[in-house]
Amino acid sequence: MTHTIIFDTDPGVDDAQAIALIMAHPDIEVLGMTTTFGNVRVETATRNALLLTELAGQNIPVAQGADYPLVKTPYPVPAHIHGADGLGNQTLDTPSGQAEKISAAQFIVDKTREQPGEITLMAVGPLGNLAMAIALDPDVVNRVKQVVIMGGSAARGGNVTPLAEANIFSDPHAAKRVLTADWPLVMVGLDVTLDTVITPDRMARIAEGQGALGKVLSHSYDFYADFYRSAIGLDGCCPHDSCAVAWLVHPEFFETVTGHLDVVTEGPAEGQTIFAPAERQYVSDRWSRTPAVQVCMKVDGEAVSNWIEQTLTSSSGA
Ligand SMILES: [Ca+2]
Repeated sequence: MTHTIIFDTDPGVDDAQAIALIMAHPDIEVLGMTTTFGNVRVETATRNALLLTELAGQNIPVAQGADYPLVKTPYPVPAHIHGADGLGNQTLDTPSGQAEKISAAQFIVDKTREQPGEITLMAVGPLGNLAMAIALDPDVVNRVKQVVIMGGSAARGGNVTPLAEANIFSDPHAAKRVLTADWPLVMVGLDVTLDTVITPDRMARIAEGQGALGKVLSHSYDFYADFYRSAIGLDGCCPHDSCAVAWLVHPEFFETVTGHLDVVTEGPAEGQTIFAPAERQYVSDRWSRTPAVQVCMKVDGEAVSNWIEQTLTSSSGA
């Protein structure tokens, strides 16, 4: 089965690996990438998206999107995690391609009009572009096949605050609109991404298998790995965004639970995702008024890591 996707991204070290995966996998057709601020400013995200496609010898449209959160004042970009350039501070060529003339949100609206019911939106950054697509054309929720989000945390706490995951914290108002919209959504969050690790020896084999793109992935991985080592003592990196791609192709690697999501937009819990499993009864229906979604709660992390390596080391994908 071919999965036709639009990939919404803020590359970003783990985004770069996920982009390599979607370009390499024979069952994924990438209609385009849409960019957002997040790990970097949006202009840098766009430059990186264009450059990564060119390094892979592919020509994928890139449409630039959100440069600020909908409401909140943004925090500085996390240059200590992803590098000031989003790819671990390396010398990068200027891409020859240019971004599309239309915005990310317009790109999503237009493509889903051309191919209603066929496109999966995969979003692995802050969710402003998806929120703006809904604002531009509320009927977009009826035209997507599904929405796969890397972000949030149901029961694992946060990574940028005690309660919030980075993508949701970056734009909680956008996240609330997207995670509570009436479309078929799957959340791939910290509950599973923190149980998946790409070790340095695996990364070395991936770099070998990816030519010019492999060199950029490998350099950025080394920078990211230094952060993981000093921050949490892990010898390896969690491939957050690649886990969302793994879910698309191999949902059997994951255990999902159906339920209802909401997002805290203000106060000390800002950016927290609240998940109410459908089978639980609470004191009122307050927590189950949003549309039902799927949330990944468990993963076979070794199977995901194997699949990532296999896809990025076999010449025809896996
Ligand atoms: Ca990302």
